[in-house]
Amino acid sequence: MFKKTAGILMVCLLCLSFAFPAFSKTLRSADTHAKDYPTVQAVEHMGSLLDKWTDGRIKIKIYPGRQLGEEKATIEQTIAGALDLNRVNLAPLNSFIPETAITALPYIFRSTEHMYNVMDGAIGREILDAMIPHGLVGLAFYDSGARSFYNSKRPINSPADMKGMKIRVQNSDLFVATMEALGANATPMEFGQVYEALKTGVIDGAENNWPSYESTRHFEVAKHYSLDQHSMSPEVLVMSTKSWGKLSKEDQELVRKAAVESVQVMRDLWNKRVEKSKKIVM
Ligand code: BDP
Repeated sequence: MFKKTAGILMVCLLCLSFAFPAFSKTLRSADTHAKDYPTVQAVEHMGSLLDKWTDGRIKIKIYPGRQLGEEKATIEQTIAGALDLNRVNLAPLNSFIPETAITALPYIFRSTEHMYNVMDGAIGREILDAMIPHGLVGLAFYDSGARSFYNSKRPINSPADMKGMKIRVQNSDLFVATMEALGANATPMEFGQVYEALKTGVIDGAENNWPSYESTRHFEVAKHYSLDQHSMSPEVLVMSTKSWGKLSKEDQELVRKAAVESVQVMRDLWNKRVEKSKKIVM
């Protein structure tokens, strides 16, 4: 009897998911990085957790490598609800969510451990929650290490060496102000345009962590990497409040839980990738 009822129920569920495709959900997620980058791998892990926990009812499809555009464009798509999930750096959120700018302040963190403590604690929670009125539900922070300057002109040993240098920054007023305070000329530009701009001399340099310096091949056209580690602006995984609102309370819980569980996976992948990138660059 029980078996029969369960069987009927299964058939009904199957019919329902065919009749109403919304019944099973594929969350679309964007990332500027390639498929093998730790941020993409972490969201992939989150997707397999959700798939497992919901028996295939909720899945994640990732569009890596800027397939859906640069971060500014994908953030707009996420706010509009055209994209469900998005993994971005906090910097492009700085100008319209001021709370996110705090983490990008130069030398605000003493160490990686300090950064983890802050981002995993009450302050991190507050920053994630500050995104809600702007159309984004902050799910989790991912590691981005520390950003350092690189350029095609000369080693930077002190701010005096940066005088007049054209340095690309992310679309963030705070990063622009930081460059200006250092005496450089800030050039806000999308990530995908930096390689060409370095190669053709439109800019002299940029700043990023080891894995991004390596994965983009920027190290081939800007050979002086100066390990000043001026910013630890973390990565963040956000969900559109529109997509979030379409989930049941239980599913919201699962999405949050899967995002949180992907953080440790990301950190392990990140540490390995930093070492690998350093070797490639050297
Ligand atoms: C990388 C971040 C990526 C940013 C990029 C940038 O992972 O999200 O788009 O920096 O500098 O470290 O734009």
